[in-house]
Amino acid sequence: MTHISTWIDEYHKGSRFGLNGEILIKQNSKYQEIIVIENEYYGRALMLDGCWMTSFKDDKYYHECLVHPALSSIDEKSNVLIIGGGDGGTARECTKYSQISKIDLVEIDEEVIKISKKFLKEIGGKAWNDKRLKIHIDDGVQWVKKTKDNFYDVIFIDCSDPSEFSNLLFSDSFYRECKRILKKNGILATQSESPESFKNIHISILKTLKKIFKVSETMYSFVPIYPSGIWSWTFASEKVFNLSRQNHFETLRIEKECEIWNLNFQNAAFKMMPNKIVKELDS
Ligand code: SPD
Repeated sequence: MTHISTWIDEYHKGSRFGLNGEILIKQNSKYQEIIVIENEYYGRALMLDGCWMTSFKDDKYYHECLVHPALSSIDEKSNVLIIGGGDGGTARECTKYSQISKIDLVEIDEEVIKISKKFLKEIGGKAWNDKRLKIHIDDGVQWVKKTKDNFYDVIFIDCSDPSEFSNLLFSDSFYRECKRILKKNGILATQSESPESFKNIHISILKTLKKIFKVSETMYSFVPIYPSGIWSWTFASEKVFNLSRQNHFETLRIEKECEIWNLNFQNAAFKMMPNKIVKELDS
């Protein structure tokens, strides 16, 4: 059998971020183009509508940073919502917590789930067979709208970059609805784009969350296959959450199971806001 190697690039404002390898699948769903490529260094990687989402080699940089700052900082976390996250990586990290009794994963594009289960099974790992995981093929915005008040302990927004069909997931009205369905001590965690390659939307997310929630904190780290590499995650709540439970038994246990995240890493990451972002938020 011949394996044909191709370069697949994410184009971003005159720059490009490419992986070379064999294309395992290239398909158009109702919503987007889905590609899985097999790369020598990053392993299998998923691209949606021209944007890299995750890869075998670097998925932990993204999913551990989205999930553990939120889940390790609160006690009550039985009911969890994931909006997006069709590759299963966020669900996989959530299943490390035995206190979680239900994870609603709401993904608009069923094909992303099917392709992830078939070609990227390791990203979701055991989560795909975990009885607590309930998959709903639905629009996240509509799901949140129809959910009753004070329902979830934690909401993860694991979405793509803003586009025609994901724009609303970054809107003032959507975050307000998330606040409505979060329990009083609950926490919202969202990927908040790059302070470098997506600076305007990054600032807008931070400003909006600060306006809506009592507390909102942003951490910075790297996702090697994303444009510019530097990425951010923001955590918002009506309650002051404890982000540094150094000797908490759960933090110690989760640290052992992680490839990237640990509390020292996290503590540094929450202090990494580039000064140009600090200045813009202050102005
Ligand atoms: N630039 C890509 C941003 C995508 C963030 N979500 C990735 C989904 C991984 N579960």
